[in-house]
Formats: sequence, C-alpha cells, structure tokens
Amino acid sequence: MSLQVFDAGVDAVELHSALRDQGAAVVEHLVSMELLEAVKQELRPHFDAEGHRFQNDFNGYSTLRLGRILALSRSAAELIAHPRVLEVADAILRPHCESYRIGSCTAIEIHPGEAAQALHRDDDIYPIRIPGVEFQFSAMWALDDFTEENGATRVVPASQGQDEQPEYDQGDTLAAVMSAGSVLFYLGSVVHGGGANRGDRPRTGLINTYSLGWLRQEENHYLAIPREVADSYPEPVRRLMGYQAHGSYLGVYPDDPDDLWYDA
Ligand SMILES: O=C(O)CCC(=O)C(=O)O
Ligand SMILES: [Fe+2]
Repeated sequence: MSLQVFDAGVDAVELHSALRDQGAAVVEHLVSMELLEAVKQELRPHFDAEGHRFQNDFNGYSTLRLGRILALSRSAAELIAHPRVLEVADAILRPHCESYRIGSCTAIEIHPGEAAQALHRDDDIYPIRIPGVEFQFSAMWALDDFTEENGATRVVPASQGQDEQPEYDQGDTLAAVMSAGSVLFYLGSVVHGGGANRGDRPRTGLINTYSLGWLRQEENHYLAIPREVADSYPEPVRRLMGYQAHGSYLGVYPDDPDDLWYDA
C-alpha cells in the first residue's frame, strides 16, 4: 500500500476525497526548481546560524529547524499562499470557519543519522476535539526529493478523526515518497512523523499548517514577523498571517473593512 499520489492537475474534488479517506495525499511537481532553489538559498544562512536552536527530544538532535519563515524567505510566500494549497484549505477548513490562517511555518532539515520522530498529531496543540471538525491541515513541501531512505515524512493512513491517538508504530506508517517541488497534504488529526534519515545527505522540507480562523495560531505571527515585513507582503499573505478579523466580531481592529464594531 502507498499514499495516493496525484499529478499537479488533479481535480480538487478528487483530491479532497482522497484526503477525507486516507487523511493524506501527495501532489507531484507543483512548483519549479527555480522557486525551490530560491527558498533553499534564502533559508541556508539561517539554518546554519540558528537551526540547532530547535533541537530537543521531539525534533531530534540531528535535525535543523527554522520558524518565522516569512521573515527569512520572501520566496516561501509563494509556497505558503500557493493557489492549490489554498483550494484544499478552503475545502477542509471553510465549512467550519469564515476565514483561516497560517498556524505555523517550519523548515525542517533532517540530517543523516537522525532517528524517526515520535508519531504524533499536529492538532494536539489544541486541548479539545469536535467530532467531524478538522482544526487544521498541513502542507509539507519537499524542498529535496523525499525517499524512504532519507527521512520522507511517515503517515499512518486513515488515522484521522479519532478521539484518542491509538498506539501506532513505524510499521503502521507509509512514507510520503515524492520528488522535490511536490507537496504532501495531511489533516491535522492524522498520525505522522518525520522519518529516520539513513541516507548520506540532509532532507529538507517546509511544513505550513493552516488553522480555523477562530483558533489561536500555533506560531505568533504578529511577534515572529516584524510588522514592516508583514506589511510588505501582498494582502492575501498578510491575511493568512493573521492580519484580518474572523467574521465581524473576532479579532477586530479599526481599519478592518469587514469590522462592525467601529462603524457606528
Ligand atoms: O519533518 C517531517 O517530515 C515531519 C515533521 C513533523 O511532523 C513535525 O515536526 O510536526
Ligand atoms: Fe507533525
């Protein structure tokens, strides 16, 4: 068995239905090598300078990580706000909210010798679950080819939507094998983890999560991204960062065009 892999032209309904069934799916070759190279080059000095700061038992000690991606890589905005990703986010999240936001953006470089990450659910950051409601979903971009050997993300298929996380082990997982420029979509309630890197080169990916607009964002984008940098992005990216209210009453601010507080 393997995860369902679609080409870039996949029909949105088909993709959404695969995600509903398996909790995860890969879409191949969505972006150009030039864009990937730009993102990698922009992140490189930051990986080298501060990637080790995120090392701990969960993230591993042979893995470099970066947060506050939109402050470090302008090109990454094209992955974060990619129309194909937002189409999927719309299908999964919009039934449960009026607008959604980035939860977190994390670049992850798993180095040779790293063990498999503990299997987990990204949405366990939230203390409750609501049956039938996905709180978030994730898009893991392969910045390098992802292989069985080099630590491709491991996913437990059809593990989504459960109240408690059952005991799974690595034998229950499938590797999201995909070429650079492809993306793995998975639901926030799907059990998964970074793979062990048994190869001889690092594996780099960028995971962007998107969460319901009435939830707190995992990464505090107002503090993580300097205001002038946030303001320099186009409006759809600023909105994803959180510079918008949810509907008319949550997170309102004076210049919000949709706000109903300040209009009286
Ligand atoms: O690096 C990966 O493939 C997955 C990492 C992950 O799932 C996480 O840190 O939450
Ligand atoms: Fe995760």
